Amino acid sequence: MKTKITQMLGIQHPVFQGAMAWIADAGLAAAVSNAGGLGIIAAGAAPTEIVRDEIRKAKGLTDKPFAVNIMLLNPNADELAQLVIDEGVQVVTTGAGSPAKYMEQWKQAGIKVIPVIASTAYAKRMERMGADAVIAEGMESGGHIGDTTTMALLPQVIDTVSIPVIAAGGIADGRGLAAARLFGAEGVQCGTVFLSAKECNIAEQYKQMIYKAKDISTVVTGRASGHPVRSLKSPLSRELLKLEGHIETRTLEEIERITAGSLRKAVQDGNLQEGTFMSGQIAGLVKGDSDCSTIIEIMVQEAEAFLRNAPSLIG
Ligand code: TUI
Repeated sequence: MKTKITQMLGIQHPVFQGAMAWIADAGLAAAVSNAGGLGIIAAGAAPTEIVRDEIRKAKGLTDKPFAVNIMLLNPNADELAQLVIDEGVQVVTTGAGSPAKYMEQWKQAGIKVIPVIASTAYAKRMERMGADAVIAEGMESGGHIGDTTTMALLPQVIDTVSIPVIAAGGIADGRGLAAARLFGAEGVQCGTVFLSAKECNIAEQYKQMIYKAKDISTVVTGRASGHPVRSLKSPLSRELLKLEGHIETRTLEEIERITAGSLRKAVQDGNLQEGTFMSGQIAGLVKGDSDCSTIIEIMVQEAEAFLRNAPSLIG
């Protein structure tokens, strides 16, 4: 499937792998890039040296383009912004804030910059600032989210900007990719479905929770502290919702204490009691473990079949 984004980035399929902090390492990103999609290394809150090692590892594992995501809440963001230039990374995606202060240096270095946005106003700002494309992320997504659903956000962003728009949030199969293309998106970004990939190195307990998840298995916590995060229902997310119900200064401190490190506890330890198992609402569709190349091939083949069949939907 050729689109403006496959042409711009020199990739085979218009499928990005979401930048999941603590999860999306060189192994996962290279597997997705080797499968023809765009693999993305999530810098998350990792120290600069670790991210440098992951970038170098990915270069050894694939000769295809891959991206690095810089999460702008990261106190290391300034260093990471320079690191991607020094390492000759070709594509950078950003999340959880504004990449304004880095844009000029990245553009000068010839980097394609693709910010994640959750509103039309922000999409427009990014386009004016020189972004090459935007990822419109609906609140169906896992992790840190905005307020608008993919269904509502996507057409409005597409009508607002002229640069390519990638759809994210609630997409895990060929139907999602086909629908996004019909909306006018040039590609999709998927996180949750890649949690099930063989190349995704997370605790087995996390994978099992994704396989068992249903449509109503996720909740949003953190609205009280201004950083809403979608994750699977778990002892920790239930506790957080209870605390958020009657917020005081002491409660905010308690929330900070019990959430600090909770994503690592999920990803590395599979700690069912204290972990935050970030996941999108589409987890109910994700079954069994495949490799990245099977996930992408099936998604693209299904989407192409749906799109070829689209005239029959008119009746
Ligand atoms: O960034 C994400 N998803 C994430 S980041 C993350 S790590 C984290 N963990 C705990 C608390 C907070 C973060 C887990 N998942 N997605 C991209 C995204 N970006 N979603 C929403 C936004 C966003 C939000 C505000 C983009 C820009 C923005 O800035 C507005 C402004 O004007 O600066």
